[in-house]
Amino acid sequence: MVTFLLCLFTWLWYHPDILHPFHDGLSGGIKYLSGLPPDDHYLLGVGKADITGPVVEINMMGYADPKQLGTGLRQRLYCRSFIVGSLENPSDRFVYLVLDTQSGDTAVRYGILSGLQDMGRGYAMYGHDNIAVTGTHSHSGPGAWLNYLLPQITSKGFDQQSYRAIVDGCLLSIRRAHESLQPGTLAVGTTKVQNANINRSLYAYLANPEEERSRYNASAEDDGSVEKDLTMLTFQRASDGKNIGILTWFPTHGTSMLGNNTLISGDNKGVAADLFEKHIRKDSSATEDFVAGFSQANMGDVSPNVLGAWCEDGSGQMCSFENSTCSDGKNSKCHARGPMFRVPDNGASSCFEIGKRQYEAALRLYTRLDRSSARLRGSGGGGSSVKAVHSFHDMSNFTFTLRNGTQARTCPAALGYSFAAGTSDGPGAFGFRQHDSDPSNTSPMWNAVSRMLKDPSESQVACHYPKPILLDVGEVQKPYAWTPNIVDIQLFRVGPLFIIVSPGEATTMAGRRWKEAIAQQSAGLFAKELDDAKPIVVIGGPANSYTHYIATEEEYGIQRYEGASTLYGPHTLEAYIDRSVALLPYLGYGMPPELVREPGPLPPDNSNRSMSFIPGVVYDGKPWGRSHGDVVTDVGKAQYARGETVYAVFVGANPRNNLRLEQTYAAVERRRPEDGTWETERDDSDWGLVFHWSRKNKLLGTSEAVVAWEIEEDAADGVYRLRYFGDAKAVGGEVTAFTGVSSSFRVT
Ligand SMILES: *[C@@H]1O[C@H](CO)[C@@H](O)[C@H](O)[C@H]1NC(C)=O
Ligand SMILES: *[C@@H]1O[C@H](CO)[C@@H](O)[C@H](O)[C@H]1NC(C)=O
Ligand SMILES: *[C@@H]1O[C@H](CO)[C@@H](O)[C@H](O)[C@H]1NC(C)=O
Ligand SMILES: *[C@@H]1O[C@H](CO)[C@@H](O)[C@H](O)[C@H]1NC(C)=O
Ligand SMILES: *[C@@H]1O[C@H](CO)[C@@H](O)[C@H](O)[C@H]1NC(C)=O
Ligand SMILES: *[C@@H]1O[C@H](CO)[C@@H](O)[C@H](O)[C@H]1NC(C)=O
Ligand SMILES: CC(=O)N[C@H]1CO[C@H](CO)[C@@H](O)[C@@H]1O
Repeated sequence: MVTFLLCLFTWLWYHPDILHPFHDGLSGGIKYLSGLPPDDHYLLGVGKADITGPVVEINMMGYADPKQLGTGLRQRLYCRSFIVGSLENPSDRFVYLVLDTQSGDTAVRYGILSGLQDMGRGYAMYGHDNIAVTGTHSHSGPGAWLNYLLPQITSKGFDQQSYRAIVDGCLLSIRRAHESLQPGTLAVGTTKVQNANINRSLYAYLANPEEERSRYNASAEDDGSVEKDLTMLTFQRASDGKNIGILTWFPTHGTSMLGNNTLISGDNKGVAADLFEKHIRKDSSATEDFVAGFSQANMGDVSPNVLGAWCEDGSGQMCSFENSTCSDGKNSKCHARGPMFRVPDNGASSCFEIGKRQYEAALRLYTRLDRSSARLRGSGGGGSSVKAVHSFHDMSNFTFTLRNGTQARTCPAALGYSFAAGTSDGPGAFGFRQHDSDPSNTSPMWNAVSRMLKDPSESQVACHYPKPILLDVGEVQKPYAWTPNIVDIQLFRVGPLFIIVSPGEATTMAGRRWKEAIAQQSAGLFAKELDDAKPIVVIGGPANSYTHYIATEEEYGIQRYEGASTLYGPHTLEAYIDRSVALLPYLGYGMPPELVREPGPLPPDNSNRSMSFIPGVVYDGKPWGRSHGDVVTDVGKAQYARGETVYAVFVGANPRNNLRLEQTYAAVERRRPEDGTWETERDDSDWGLVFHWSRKNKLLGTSEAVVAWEIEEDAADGVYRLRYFGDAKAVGGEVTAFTGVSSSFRVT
């Protein structure tokens, strides 16, 4: 009790701003200074900030194709923050971050944690335990920010600019959420999202026991091979009852944008979040800075390309069921189709459609959800109902007891042969193989490091059986670790809601087994606290680090891509379950947050020692007699219809000179009929406004920028113009901002 009061006092000392609801009871009637807050009130905050890194010349993260370099921007990337805290013990809180990135990452997480320490005493309660850095798994963001060597190979190393954009944006996002903290309520609901995901490895899924599959096999449309459920947590502030945000979980890969797309975007989850926020922010029941987080779930074997995998070899055949191969016996021509696959835009139309399907389902649930009956309640009095726990765990040689009593062991990380084959969402683009001495290999990193890989030891081969090892990444530490052997185990809890924060991509069935284990164990452990409520368990990730896949042992036996990418051997999933169940008792209401616990071995932070072969910007030239921002090709017509695309070309400069975070490279401006002034109607956050950049002459340093607006069906009539914001680098290194403007045109 003394500790509790001390904590409360210290916390209030640092947070005088939060005191007023206790004192005056705002219009919402919050006056609980005399008594304890009700058991359904929490301390809530949301925030959002821009994390768009270099949009050109940097390898994109996800498909591991060294040739896929950014050439522009379709939609900015964000870090969205959700803070849930206890009012009784304000240091009991967690921060769930949703990043429009391929995954969470160890270096990024370290950067965020150290940045928070620098932000002052008010941020001292944020640490390893209570921060989850989750990625939406977009495959359309810039790469070169990851901690471990393997993903750096295709990106030619590590890029500080790409890394800092993510870390600094997340810090700003957390600051915004932290500064918005105030009492409020949470409600939880579930709905089904139809036609936004299918199982891309059904052959492996069918290896799971029939009696287990049949529990989820409802109908031909919902055969249980993927989870159709979207779970939503709504955030509502108590002072005026306004909604401040939602956080959802739904599994579908961020691979709607295909491997030949080179425009930066948040893929389908980025679309869903943007549509939701722009719609709800106009509503008076929500705040103007309402934040919608569309977090990823157990999507290891789940594709957004819902029309299935087809051979692009003129045969008109689907890829083989077992191996996803085509008539040539290879995977390279096998491509999954999104709903709008006929539109030749590298997946953009399908991406928008899959994003829209998630957005629409979420919006229906949001509108229908009965906020009072679906409220999350903790216990009043005996401790606090918001809990977080995290520990690092070394998977390289972990012996434990399986739930059926047999001893099992995990092994140092290794990738199997099918890893190199890729999936139907992005077949075999990998530019590297063990023992690959092909000099035409496109990655200079691979040439520098491939000698350091070794042949797996006998015990390593046995431990991973039946996986044939292609890359024995977990047994080499030179020049630094290739993949994580140390993983993050993390759980959050608020009342009956338990959040598993997974560092890998759990498959559909793996995620179910994990969630079920947490539900069963917590029902037993916390029976009194739950008071007959059933535990609600969600899984979010890939988070905190990137540990590739987590397949069930049966799926592992099939060794498709997901099994081949399950890093620590056949018992990987069971080891994750074992370690998270071991942490569960720390989520009891009575557990003091400052409890001393073995945090586990710290993983390395490679952010300052990583190699880089990525050249910087040398300088920006301009054609003779022209200035940066001059129009090269003006808009083609005086009038456009909705559905058409209008564009203009400008004398450009390298966008890496200035990331324009929280700003824009491209804009659509509309003339106000009242006074003729120009107002920004679209910016980089809008899907329909696209910014392309291309180098014209390497020696002269000249480049062009294209601003293109795909005029939406709901665009208003009016007079518009396109604008380009750039920054040019002089030979001496000085960077100067400039802008370009097109002629005006009418939309009717
Ligand atoms: C679902 O059940 C049907 C009918 O028993 C069966 O044919 C099908 O293979 C099952 N699907 C899955 C994914 O388990
Ligand atoms: C799939 O691949 C395995 C291993 O290479 C092979 O044995 C099997 O015949 C293949 N199946 C089909 C249908 O191609
Ligand atoms: C992009 O990739 C898809 C899938 O393979 C293919 O159908 C499409 O033709 C490609 N687009 C271009 C422009 O090459
Ligand atoms: C794994 O650990 C066990 C005991 O903890 C030890 O006997 C064994 O040699 C270790 N194996 C490896 C490959 O390090
Ligand atoms: C327990 O499960 C493991 C992995 O599935 C299996 O190899 C082992 O035979 C099982 N043991 C018993 C006693 O059923
Ligand atoms: C990396 O270098 C920067 C700049 O010198 C420094 O601020 C930071 O603390 C270093 N990080 C690590 C993990 O050493
Ligand atoms: C219910 C569902 O989405 N089933 C799909 C599972 O995956 C196979 C092939 O990937 C599809 O044919 C099914 O329709």
